[in-house]
Amino acid sequence: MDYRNDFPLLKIGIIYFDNAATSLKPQVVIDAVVDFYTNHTANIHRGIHTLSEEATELYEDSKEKVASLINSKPEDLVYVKNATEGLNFSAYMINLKRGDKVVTSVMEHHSNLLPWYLMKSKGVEVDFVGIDEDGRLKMEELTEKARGAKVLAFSHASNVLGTINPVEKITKIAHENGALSVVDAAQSVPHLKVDIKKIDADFLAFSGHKMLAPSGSGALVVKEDLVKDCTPPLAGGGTIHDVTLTGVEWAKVPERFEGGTPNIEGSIGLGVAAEYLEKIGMDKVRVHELELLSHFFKQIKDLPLSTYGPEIKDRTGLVAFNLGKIHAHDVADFLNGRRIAVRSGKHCAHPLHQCLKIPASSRASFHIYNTTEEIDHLFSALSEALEVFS
Ligand code: ALA
Repeated sequence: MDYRNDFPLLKIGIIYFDNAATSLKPQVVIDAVVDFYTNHTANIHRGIHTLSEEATELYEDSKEKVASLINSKPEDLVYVKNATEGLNFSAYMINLKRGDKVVTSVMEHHSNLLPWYLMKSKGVEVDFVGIDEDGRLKMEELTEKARGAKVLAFSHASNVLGTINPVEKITKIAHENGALSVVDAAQSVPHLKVDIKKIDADFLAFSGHKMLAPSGSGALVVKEDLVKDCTPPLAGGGTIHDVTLTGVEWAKVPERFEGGTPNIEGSIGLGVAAEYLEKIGMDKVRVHELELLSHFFKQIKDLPLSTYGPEIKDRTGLVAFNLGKIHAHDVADFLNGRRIAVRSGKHCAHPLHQCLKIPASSRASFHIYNTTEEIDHLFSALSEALEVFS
């Protein structure tokens, strides 16, 4: 699988293993953004002049492409700036009341914890499902806690453990209990074949910037019948059908939830990125990442490397690790000196790190342009770090 020439930043000679934070962008995505600015700049849904019509068409066309990647309908896609915004919107739209219970897990990224914490001020209870020693959700506990819940909010894939959660099953459990299912798909849509129809989640959010698209693009997939009576979390231009001095008639979904001028160029780039990934095939992306994971775990050998999360087949292409007793930031800094980019810290998953009883971890996260040779370089650099720090 050689897509390296499509990614201009690789030409500076770095090993980029920070894809779970944000991915690199292929030239086609960069070109699409430049083309919008150069040839089509205008606002969308607001003008009848030619440029505005072109911009609107490009924006709407991007929804077709994104919908096709995830087997959704373009009209179910609310464009948001990232998964965080999508998850916050979901928490708002669900209109939770005093006494309602939200069940989530200890492995969540803060973006799928804090929107629910905010609801505590309304008297909403937030409960957590734990993980087993392999970093998998405790499904019996989840089933138990789902009783009487109003929302089950889980990540599809953990940004630290890599664990792929059974979101189809979780949604089924939610629905059997009369609850809604909210899925944080920020770490799955860029790496796995995600089929919205199969998962059947009520709300599912993901970011563009982790899936080869521009920052500030992303989508919240909603079920129209659930949200057609919701007021917009962000009201403004574009969200209304009509306004008088005494009232408002909201626009239909999804426009109702896309207040203000959206990230037009980012969204166009998101469509191009979705098309690029679909052309490659998400199954191939997955196979490539499994190969990289398998190579990574074979290289550990005698290195005192602690890793977290389940066996390869149940994880996405990332590995959080600690090298001996060296602090994760020192490891990342040392690797940076060898032109290898990894993330270190708690990865916006503080409760998970508390649960794992570690202060921090370094994380190598892969995408289609990474190679087994790059992993070999990582391991040589880790051996060197071990010598330098001991
Ligand atoms: N959520 C992103 C990460 O895990 C930023 O690094």
